[in-house]
Amino acid sequence: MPTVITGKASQVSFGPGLPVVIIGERINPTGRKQLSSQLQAGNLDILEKEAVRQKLAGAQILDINVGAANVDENVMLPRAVNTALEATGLPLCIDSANEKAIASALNEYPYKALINSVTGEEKSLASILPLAKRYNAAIIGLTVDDNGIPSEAPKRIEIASKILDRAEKLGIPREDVVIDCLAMAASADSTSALVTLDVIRSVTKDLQLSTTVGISNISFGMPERQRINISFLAMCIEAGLSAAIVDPTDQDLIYAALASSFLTGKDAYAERFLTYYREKHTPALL
Ligand code: THG
Repeated sequence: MPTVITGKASQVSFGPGLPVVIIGERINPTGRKQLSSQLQAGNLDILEKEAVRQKLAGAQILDINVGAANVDENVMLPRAVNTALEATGLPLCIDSANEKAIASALNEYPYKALINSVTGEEKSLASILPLAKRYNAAIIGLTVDDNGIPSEAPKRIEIASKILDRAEKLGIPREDVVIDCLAMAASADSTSALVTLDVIRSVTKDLQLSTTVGISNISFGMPERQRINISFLAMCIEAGLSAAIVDPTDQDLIYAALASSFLTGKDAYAERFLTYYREKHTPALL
């Protein structure tokens, strides 16, 4: 069964065997001064513009993160969710380290959300999984536990199984569990990308779960980051990645996602690829 999440106007399905879906990452104040200062002032103008811009660029899901100094996430996360939902109708991925803020946002979201995220740590499992159950949300499970991020694949896969097991014990169906296989800076560890690819393959094939990766983490500390991100995205898609967290405003990256889904036999008759191509090459009617 695929993972299905829903917004005000659209629904998205993803999982093993389906084409990769794009989760837009730009609603996140990390490294973005203007967005941070607007959020501190309670202003959602840039956020709304970024939501629309990412949708037009090809994002199918929007990640919503308003975590910054002097921002009350309990107030701003639900407001941001409402704004993005009204502006785009897209399904949302609610991204916060603050469980109360996640609950407040879910309370304002009358569709099926994706929670970002739970970890394999006991405290996280105990607080976040019940929220997913209560609000009938899907959940991203990070392959991290009390000992940090394992540098080897088998340990990450073990954490993925543990998160699945705990979710199922609460009555959360397996298709609502999306495993973040985690990308770490390749500049710091030359095995980093290969480990992520191993985890994607195993979680997809052996556990039959949906997967996600924050692609841009791979290129920290390097020049030409977007070019590295595109290469890594193509590899992740070959390994079976279900959902990519990326900056969708890079058209080359969207084309890489479409081309890789097509080349791996997940886009029959190149329908998606050609639909995107035609949209880009059709002059606006007005
Ligand atoms: N897994 C999951 N969730 C995640 C991540 C992940 N959420 C956050 C992050 N990783 C993915 N989102 C971002 C958001 C912004 C940036 C990178 C990843 C980023 N920002 C630029 C900077 O910091 O310099 C600024 C961008 C701009 O101004 O255009 O790079 O791995 N589950």
